[in-house]
Amino acid sequence: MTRLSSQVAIVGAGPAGLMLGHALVRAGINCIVVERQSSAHVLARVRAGVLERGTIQLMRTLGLSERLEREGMIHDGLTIVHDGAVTRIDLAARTGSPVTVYGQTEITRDLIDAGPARGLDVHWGAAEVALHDIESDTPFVTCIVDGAPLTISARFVVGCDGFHGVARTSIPPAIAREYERAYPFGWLGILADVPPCHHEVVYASHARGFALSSMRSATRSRCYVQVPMDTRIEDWSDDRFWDEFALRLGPELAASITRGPSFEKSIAPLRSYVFEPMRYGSLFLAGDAAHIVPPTGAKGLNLAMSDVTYLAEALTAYFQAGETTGIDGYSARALARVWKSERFSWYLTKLLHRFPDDGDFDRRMQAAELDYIAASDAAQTMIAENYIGLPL
Ligand code: RFL
Ligand code: PHB
Repeated sequence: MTRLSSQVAIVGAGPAGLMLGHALVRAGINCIVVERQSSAHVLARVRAGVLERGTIQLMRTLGLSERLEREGMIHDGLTIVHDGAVTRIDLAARTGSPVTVYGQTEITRDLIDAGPARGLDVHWGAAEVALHDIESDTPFVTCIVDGAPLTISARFVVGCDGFHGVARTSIPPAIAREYERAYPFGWLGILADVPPCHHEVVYASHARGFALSSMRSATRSRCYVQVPMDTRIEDWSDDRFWDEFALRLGPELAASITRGPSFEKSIAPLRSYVFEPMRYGSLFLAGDAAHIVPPTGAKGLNLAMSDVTYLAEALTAYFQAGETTGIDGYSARALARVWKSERFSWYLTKLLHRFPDDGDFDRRMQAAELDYIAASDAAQTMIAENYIGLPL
């Protein structure tokens, strides 16, 4: 049995756990990360693409933004298409800030690559991770790494272990509150080495359902279509995908679609979920471990990064100055921002998707709202300021 001790033990090496680890190490706080999967597995997950300025700023502060600044694509606007009618929302003109398109895979790679030289200690492939004594000042984490038991004692444990992790379930049900909405559809997403049909992200609302055109580079498209929950991926050939995608984007944008074979195809469910509180005793939660948003607003990763910003600040004040107001206020501070991102993600999801139980009236309400947005400065500014990320 190996016994280690550190100031902070972090469970999960997704973007939240890795970023928090880097922020703490940089502040001179030692921490140990345990991750269930291998680093290759974590790097193979294809997820988010749109980064808010706060996320870029965090990477910059940590001195990890070099590749991001070189390869990230600056998008000054986004486009909404409603039954073929195109509206561009100028993010930069309305808010002074663009967003950056840079894959979550790339961020994760940058964080993993920078780890060893900066002394960020990650134990990959950790099985049977369990949290103990989290209500005390002497919590510890146990797991099995390479077949051998490992125990890590720490002053604090941070659950960055995503929606299916163990940290959240270690908090007694009696003090927990959960808020949830599951949506009756998912997103079928593909990656293909073809140029995107448009130079910015396009959100399409169509009678047949939602579609999204995004990218990972000038020559790599990331595209999604809304599909029913019971969809079988085998039923979606690349041809079927491109046909449906083109139809939903409407003739103007469809004219510039380049079709090509997909090399990744997967279905993601859509869910809104918030767990309160985000702290219990010596355990903090950050990122998807505490909340899930449907991907429509491109908020999930960015929300994980704002949690990490708040928590790194709070833990640094605690370890450097014995200051407890930051750690005591973390849950309320993080949740205030979480709920606003939940609202925006839910709003865009309701606005742009086809809900199976919706009647004609609901469809007309969506159409009226989309028409209103197309003609209203106020509505476009509301979307823009939420999309680029509310202030921290
Ligand atoms: P993650 O990424 O799920 O990482 C959690 C890590 O914890 C590990 N783990 C454990 N480790 C140890 N012990 C255990 N018992 C463990 N259980 C789990 C897992 O293996 C994993 O490595 O959570 P984190 O770090 O909070 O990051 C959150 C983001 O990944 C997520 O919010 C985003 O991907 C959401 N998202 C988007 N967010 C954006 O900000 N912009 C976007 O454009 C965007 N697009 C998306 C998205 C998510 C999508 N899917 C597939 C859900 C598009 C899609 C399709
Ligand atoms: C992506 O590029 O994968 C992406 C973009 C915008 C979203 C969700 C995902 O809202």
